[in-house]
Amino acid sequence: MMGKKVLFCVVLFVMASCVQAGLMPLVNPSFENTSGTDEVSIIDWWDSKSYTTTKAEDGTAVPLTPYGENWGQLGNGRWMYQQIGTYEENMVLDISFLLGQPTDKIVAGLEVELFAGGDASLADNVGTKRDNAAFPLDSVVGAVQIATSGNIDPFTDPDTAPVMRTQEMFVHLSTGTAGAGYAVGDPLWLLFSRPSVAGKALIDNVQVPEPATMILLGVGALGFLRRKRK
Ligand SMILES: [Ca+2]
Ligand SMILES: [Ca+2]
Repeated sequence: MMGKKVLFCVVLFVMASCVQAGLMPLVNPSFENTSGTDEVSIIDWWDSKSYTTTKAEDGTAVPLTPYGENWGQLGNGRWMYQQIGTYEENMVLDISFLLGQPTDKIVAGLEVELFAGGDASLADNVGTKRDNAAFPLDSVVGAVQIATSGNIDPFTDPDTAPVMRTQEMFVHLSTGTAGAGYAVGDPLWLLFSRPSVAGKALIDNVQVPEPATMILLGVGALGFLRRKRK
């Protein structure tokens, strides 16, 4: 009986390890790393350089954040991405972040996307907009968009009077099944971008928890049910 229990635990551990192989820890997810050489852009993320920056909270024009002292800020058509792991099929990612609106511009929309595939060594900071044909994640890196949140904006202020505020955001995206241009084991990318309209989005505390926890719970419940039946 004891041996069976240990074996069951080992099986759970191995299964959890397998699932976790798909994701890697985010780098600078709270934008607190502001040192380095690319001051006009966002450290540790690949980004669109101009109108893409780390922004310090001040409580007057830029809302305070509970996650350190800094935000990542995207302007008109701007973007940032990083590799978050390797592609696996049907991973449901519960992506969360804090969205902020400054006093000088409305958010007017933000898109959260997953890309898969491409050559990670070709990733770079490039000063072009998301809707430009030269947007590099697909045209240079060679990755393929596999999921998108669509354009999201929880704030509905009129253009003339943006109000400083924050909102916790939750986006659920699935990696689906492998398709043309990418395969299991290829790079998996997380991209934030704004549409090509006037506005600013402040982003902080980006989190992509391991989906393994849910699967582990599921397997555990299965084991519990099986045991009850005996
Ligand atoms: Ca922060
Ligand atoms: Ca950068």
